[in-house]
Amino acid sequence: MKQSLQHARFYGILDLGYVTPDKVISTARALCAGGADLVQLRAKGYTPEQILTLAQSVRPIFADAGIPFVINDFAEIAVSVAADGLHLGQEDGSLAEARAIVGSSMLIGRSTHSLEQAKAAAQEGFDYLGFGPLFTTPTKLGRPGIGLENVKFAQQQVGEKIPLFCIGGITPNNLTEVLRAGAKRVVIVSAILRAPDIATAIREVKAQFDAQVENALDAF
Ligand code: TZP
Ligand code: MG
Repeated sequence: MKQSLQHARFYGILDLGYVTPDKVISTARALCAGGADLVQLRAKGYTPEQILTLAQSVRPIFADAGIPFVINDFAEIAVSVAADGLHLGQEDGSLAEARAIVGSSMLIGRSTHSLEQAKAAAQEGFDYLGFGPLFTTPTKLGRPGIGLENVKFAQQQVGEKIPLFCIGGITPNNLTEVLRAGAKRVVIVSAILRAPDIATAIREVKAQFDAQVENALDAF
């Protein structure tokens, strides 16, 4: 599972801020059809019971598609649905506490908002990192964008073994800029979930990766 993250380019989020509960299953299918490399269930403001029900409803969809499924915030729910991963913010406790609940094989990711936080999370031993918000975003109101200047450096500092996913305010329109800054992987929430056709929007994002990231690697 950790291996598969190395090749991940697009991390999708099934975010209940944009998807109503009745659309969760069709959205999960669209995320798979578009080729999301992993998907997180994020349901701020929902109760643990509601999140468990939502997670159970989509779990088989991601399992059938062979796409790693990650639960945001709730280690016990991740265990209950045999998720592939758990995602924790800065305020969600230590890796050791989460590891004690989910066991040794589950991926555990950490949101980071600065170079220092990224280095600290890598040091602690998280399996992957979120890095952002790069730009201000309606999905996480009240947070300043950290900009693009540290994107390349952050991945270099944490080392290639710890995949770093840039996040926050990324859209198909600014993706070129984000990739030029050195991003190798991204999370895009609102611009994908609000797209008229989610699967097509993901395919377009992945095509930009194929064109720009692979070419950039060829240049070395
Ligand atoms: N963490 C940092 S920014 C962000 C999260 C969950 C939201 C990203 O959403 P969007 O809509 O792609 O800006
Ligand atoms: Mg959290």
